[in-house]
Amino acid sequence: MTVIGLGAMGKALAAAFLAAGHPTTVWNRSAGKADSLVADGAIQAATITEAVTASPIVVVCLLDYPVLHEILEPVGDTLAGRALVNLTNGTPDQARETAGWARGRGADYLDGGIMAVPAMIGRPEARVLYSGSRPVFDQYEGTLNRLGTARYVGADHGLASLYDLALLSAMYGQFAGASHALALVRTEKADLTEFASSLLAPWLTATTVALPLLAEQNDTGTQAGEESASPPDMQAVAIANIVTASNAQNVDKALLSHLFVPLRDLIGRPAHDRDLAGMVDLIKKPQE
Ligand code: FVH
Repeated sequence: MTVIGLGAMGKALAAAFLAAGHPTTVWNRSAGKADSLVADGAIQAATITEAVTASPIVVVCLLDYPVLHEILEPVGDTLAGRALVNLTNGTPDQARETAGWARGRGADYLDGGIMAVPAMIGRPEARVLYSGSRPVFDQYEGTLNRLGTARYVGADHGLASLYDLALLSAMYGQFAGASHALALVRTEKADLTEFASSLLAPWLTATTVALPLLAEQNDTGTQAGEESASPPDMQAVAIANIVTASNAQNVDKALLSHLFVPLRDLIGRPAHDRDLAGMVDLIKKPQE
């Protein structure tokens, strides 16, 4: 294995390969970051060419795609016949462009999205999404599973990145709502830790049960049912109350403001009868 990029995540990836007994070559711009890995048996490449040519599979985990191209463009020809697995966060378009670039250099390309923090790497609860070259995934699935549960999501190189960004957007939305909740509760000098552990976390866990149904209503275009338990009109009143209470408690509602507008707009629209599921239609812009 070769691992290029030894930030917090790249180091964890290289450590997981080493722990699984894979001979691992590493390279990083700041060479000192390889020290602990070398102590654990990694080979530190002196140059990027040496790093790429050391292995049939080259795993890259860098800050962003421009950095990846800055590093790999000068040695692009050395990628011929190798598998390039890119776990750098980026957009679907960046993944597809990089796949084309790699193909032009004779390399197979697998793009990936890591759904884990570095401390989780090497454990099954870390999930890593892959898309692109199926032969590369099949050949190296066992090895990639050492990083976390490996899941192939499709041949389109942009899919792993799309799913990664979608999951991150759900996480950021959830944290925005949770931050607003904590800010509200803190105005009354409540014990935030107790509130979060005994009420907030269980509440969020319970609400996620509705997500597959919400998705299914969008897949099938079906409605929530004649006797919807949570119609948007009712929810709009509750949200107006959150706004009023936030103002009264001197809590900025900016983090939630992007939710208020589409929910209010849902009332009386065709997607209305799908409850919150209707918001998905509302925020999807028509194709230009
Ligand atoms: N850490 C996390 O929790 C998340 C979890 C999900 C996936 N992300 C993505 O993983 C990519 C790398 O993230 P990271 O946490 O390793 O990031 P850093 O610790 O900041 O390391 C950045 C590496 O990129 C190198 N680098 C940056 N700029 C340059 C440059 N101009 N030339 C060469 N290398 C560069 C940096 O090198 P150095 O600063 O150590 O010399 C690190 O190797 C990322 O896409 C996350 O979104 C992590």
